[in-house]
Amino acid sequence: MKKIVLITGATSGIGYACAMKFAENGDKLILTGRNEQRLSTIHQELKAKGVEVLTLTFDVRDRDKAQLCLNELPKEWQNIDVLVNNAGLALGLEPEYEGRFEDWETMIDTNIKGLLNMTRLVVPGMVARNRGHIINIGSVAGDAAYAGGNVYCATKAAVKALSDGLRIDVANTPIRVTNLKPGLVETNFSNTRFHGDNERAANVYKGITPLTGDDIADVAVYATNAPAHVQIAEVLILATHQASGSVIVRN
Ligand code: NDP
Ligand code: 8X3
Repeated sequence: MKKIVLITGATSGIGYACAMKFAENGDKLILTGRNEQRLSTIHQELKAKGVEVLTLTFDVRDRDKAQLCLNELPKEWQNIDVLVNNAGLALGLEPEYEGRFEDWETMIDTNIKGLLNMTRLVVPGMVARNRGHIINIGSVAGDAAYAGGNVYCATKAAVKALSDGLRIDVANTPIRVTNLKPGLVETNFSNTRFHGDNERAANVYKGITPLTGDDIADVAVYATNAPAHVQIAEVLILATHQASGSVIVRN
């Protein structure tokens, strides 16, 4: 049966790759993001392939707008089966005692509170229907801090705690919760982290074959296609020459 999959931050990187992979899987897509023009381009791209797709423009930090958009969903789009909490970012790599307050607030508001907003808005419907799957995009950064990772790592540790907490809260239902924890994935992630310093961003992936968004999307689709009694609770996905958040062997 076709599932309705809602993906946040679908305009780039892992979120966009998830959109393409769930589309190939035959699912219906609700794609959300902040960049209306980019959403419209992706909408056209998928429509041309015969995919049923709906786009919603909102910032996950804006709970009221998110709620409004979800409340206005046409009836046939309301029964969301899969929520992919992907929207997120890192800003800066300074020592904790030198970090920028605004960067910290943006990361905490997006990666933690934004994910919570979406969970709070979408999961009650899943509970009422006794059906659903939440995929949170955590990170290897949530397993252990690395130099300069401080606040970003803390937000991804929070994603692990929130995934574990939600899994406990829905354990009496068929709803499944998956925390996907990628390592180095080459996307816009580092360009954003370094505030548009693209040369510095490119260096993050030098001397190693990084993961791609598709590598992560494959696992997301696998988790949702697993038999109903199988809950892929957590997956750490690393590039082959990456052993942890801080051990990366470059050639
Ligand atoms: P990208 O920068 O390519 O994509 C991030 C996406 O999140 C964009 O669509 C961006 O939209 C969106 N986004 C950011 N802030 C908001 C917001 N406030 N509201 C709505 N959308 C928002 O990076 P990735 O694809 O790599 O990142 C996706 C997720 O994967 C993040 O949660 C990240 O932490 C996580 N991750 C990434 C890894 C990596 O190495 N790349 C590894 C582990 C985890 P916009 O274009 O409008 O900013
Ligand atoms: C993104 C991966 O290792 O750059 O979460 O933090 S890392």
